[in-house]
Amino acid sequence: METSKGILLTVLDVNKDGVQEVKIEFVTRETDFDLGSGSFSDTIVDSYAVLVSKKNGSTTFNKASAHGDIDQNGDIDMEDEQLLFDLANTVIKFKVSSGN
Ligand SMILES: [Ca+2]
Ligand SMILES: [Ca+2]
Repeated sequence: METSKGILLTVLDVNKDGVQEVKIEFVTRETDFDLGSGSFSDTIVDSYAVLVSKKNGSTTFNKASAHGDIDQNGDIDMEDEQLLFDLANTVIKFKVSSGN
């Protein structure tokens, strides 16, 4: 059993207004690979999510539903929020099929 932390990014239109938002989920997962049986399990055991959106007609992301000390420098400030915006502004450029 191995525990790891990661970030899951989902582009979606939460409020169906035609403008996409980005959900950023900070997850803790446990993976287990059994060489004998070949079985593999991957379970998210803990997570919290932040929704990043564009407000006031902005072309870039400028609003986060919540944020903590993302860079873990001991304070919660605009730089932490900016990291979330930068992540959202990057992932929105990826062209991934949503499958619907
Ligand atoms: Ca929207
Ligand atoms: Ca900080």
